[in-house]
Amino acid sequence: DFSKAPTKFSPPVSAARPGDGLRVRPLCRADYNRGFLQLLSQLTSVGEVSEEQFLKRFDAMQACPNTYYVTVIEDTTNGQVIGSSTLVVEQKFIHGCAVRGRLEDVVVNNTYRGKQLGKLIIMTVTLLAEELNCYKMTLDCKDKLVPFYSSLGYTLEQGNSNYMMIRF
Ligand code: 16G
Repeated sequence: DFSKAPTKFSPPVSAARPGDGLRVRPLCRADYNRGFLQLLSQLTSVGEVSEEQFLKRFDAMQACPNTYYVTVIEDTTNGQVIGSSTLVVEQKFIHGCAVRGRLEDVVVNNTYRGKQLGKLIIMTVTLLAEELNCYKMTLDCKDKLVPFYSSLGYTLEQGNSNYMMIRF
């Protein structure tokens, strides 16, 4: 249900009807052989990850109930994973032991541009976060993507949420 989404899809697409030959579904173990890591390498450095390492990490995520929701778009015509985004649900003591959503690792294969798939996958996990009662959903992104995320209802919290880090 995209009725609450601040954006319109034209032509209409939804997680249930992402477009001809496309399917939105949770990540599965077989996706190692469907180009999942090659897709992620369009976002950042992935490194050498063997199938064994991938499966071990997949199982570790599955072992944390209600925490990792990796949603992918599959092109069913060639069996490749062509979009992905992860919702991480963080448990809190604050806000009456609430949960907070984090939007991570959003990527759509650059040869599939213009099909609203970035919008689709973000709205899908954003609505999922809302349905899981997250009190907020946050993300970090490059400056050039701020207008895009703004168009999907995300706002910059001026002066109150600077993004800081230490890289190791
Ligand atoms: C972006 C991603 C983040 C990802 C990071 C990788 C979104 C909304 N943000 O910030 O999830 O983990 O890039 O970059 O997808 P890094 O390799 O520099 O950490």
